[in-house]
Amino acid sequence: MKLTKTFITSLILLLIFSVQELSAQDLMTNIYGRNVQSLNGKWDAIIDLYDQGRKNKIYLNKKAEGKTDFYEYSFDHGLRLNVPSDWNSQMPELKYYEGTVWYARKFDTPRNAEKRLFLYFGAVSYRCRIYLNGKEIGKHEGGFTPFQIEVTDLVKEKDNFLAVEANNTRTVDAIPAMAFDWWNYGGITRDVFFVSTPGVYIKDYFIQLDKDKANRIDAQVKLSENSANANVQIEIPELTIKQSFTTDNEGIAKISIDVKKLERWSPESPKLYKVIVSSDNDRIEEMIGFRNLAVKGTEVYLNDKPIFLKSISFHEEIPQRKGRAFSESDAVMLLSEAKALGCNMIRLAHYPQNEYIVRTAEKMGFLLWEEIPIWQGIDFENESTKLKAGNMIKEMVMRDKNRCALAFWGVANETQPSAPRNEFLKYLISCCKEIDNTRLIVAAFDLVRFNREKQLFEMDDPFIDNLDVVAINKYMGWYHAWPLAPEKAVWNVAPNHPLIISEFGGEALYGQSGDAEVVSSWSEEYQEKLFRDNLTMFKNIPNLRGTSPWILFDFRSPFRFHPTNQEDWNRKGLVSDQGYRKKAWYLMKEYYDNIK
Ligand code: GCB
Repeated sequence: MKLTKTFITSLILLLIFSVQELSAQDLMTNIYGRNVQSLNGKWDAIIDLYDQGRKNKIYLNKKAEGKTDFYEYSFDHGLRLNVPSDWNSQMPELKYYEGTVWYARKFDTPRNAEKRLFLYFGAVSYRCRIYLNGKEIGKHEGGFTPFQIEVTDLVKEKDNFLAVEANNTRTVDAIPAMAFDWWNYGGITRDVFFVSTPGVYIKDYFIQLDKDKANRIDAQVKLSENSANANVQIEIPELTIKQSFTTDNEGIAKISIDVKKLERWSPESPKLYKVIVSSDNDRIEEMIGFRNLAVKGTEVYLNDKPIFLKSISFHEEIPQRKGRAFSESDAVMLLSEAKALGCNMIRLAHYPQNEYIVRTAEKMGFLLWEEIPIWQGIDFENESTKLKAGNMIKEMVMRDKNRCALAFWGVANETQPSAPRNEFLKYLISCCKEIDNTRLIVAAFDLVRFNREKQLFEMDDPFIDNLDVVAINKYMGWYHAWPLAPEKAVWNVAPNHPLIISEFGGEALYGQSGDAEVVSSWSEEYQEKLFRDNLTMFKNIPNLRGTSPWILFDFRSPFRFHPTNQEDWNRKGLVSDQGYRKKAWYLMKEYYDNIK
């Protein structure tokens, strides 16, 4: 009895004092279409290597008063960091920094009693706690997805003090975990907004073409409160659509609308329509495209026609700046190079990239594959890691489900078969489907082996039956020597599924010429030959429906120590860190240009 009482008391205390863990269910759809005030710009910062800041409550931002007072910190007149941006590229001392950095800024905002107010962060890497006017108001884990907190009752008209405790320490239970082949950038890496909405606002909507019909739009709208019988309206002026419908007991309204003469979105013609969603108190608009996507047998169909996916990957990084990409012009730079290569798809490696990239890609005509960083080394046996991954993937799907460009949700990259892995990945698939059961589910594997007896490339991982499309990373000519001539290299991998080669390639230092037969020449000639050999082999993959070379640009990675050829850069880029195209780029372009 006594034990139970203690237990209940501690539970109550825990509930009262524990800080809200911010999650996917708090997110509102289409933040860029809301009434926002940007909090981007210079923020004050304090580097807190030994994690003393929280203990000393530096988020209170106290100033010494009287004769005996003093504080061993101040946010005034110290370090200033750009937001958004990683911290690593802003000061030489922070290049390799892994730990805590405090960010703080003040802001004013006109109070309006009828409005609700939220803070929105596009991403903070990797974990953070948020403090407003001296109070801890929420925490978040996951460096590549957005989160938001309601602050209606906490905001003042003048002099709000917002502090963020950001930490990018690698841990075994994190996603990604202890080692990964990209830079561990820390900081407030994406937009920060102060958002205001009406009291009852349009929280979420999902508007897309019926999975199997070219002339029916399915729409679902959810209000912030569970109010039944509330009116909502969808308007698509160009299609002369204006339809009203009402919410059910959960505040959700659903409708299917038949349309005539809809121009479907495609990479060749990325048509988007202005869609206006309104309720009694709220109105929001967004450009939305419509398309049909399906897998039948071993084909991927876009708008009822089989498509070959001419894909490429890049990290969310501007190589010339040696830092994270965060703006619309960064997105244009990255995507223009993919356009020039002749691509119709981007595999956003290896994590959800910022919304400018996703939205600009859709406008420019790229299909997208988006994934969370389930990248090798994940602790599949850890229940809390699994729940974290589930939340992360939901945040990704919540954010981007209205982008018709989004074709694939990726659940993993290079995992080894095991019961806990299977359970973990199945859970992630169920998290995607809970929000959106229309996209194709994919995962990338590195398990293809050459079977000497059968003289065939094969893979054994029954998990592939949970997927719509199977993707293979295979570095022939780089991590694996050719066991036979490329033209004789025949594949029998996932023969009943469409297959994408989601990674292949090798390293070359731009401007270095050398022996096309010798891997360690790190030469453009070797890389070009490697591409030629792989493209030859691809003719022998009967179910091949797409390729995605690794990778568009050289990228920074602490994995890569070679003193002259790498210097902390993965040199598999088709384009160098200085923006120069390597020889293999031209070969790949020719390959893509010849696929109609
Ligand atoms: C892989 C990984 C990718 C690496 C790449 C490499 O298989 O998926 O993240 O960067 O190989 O360069 O080794």
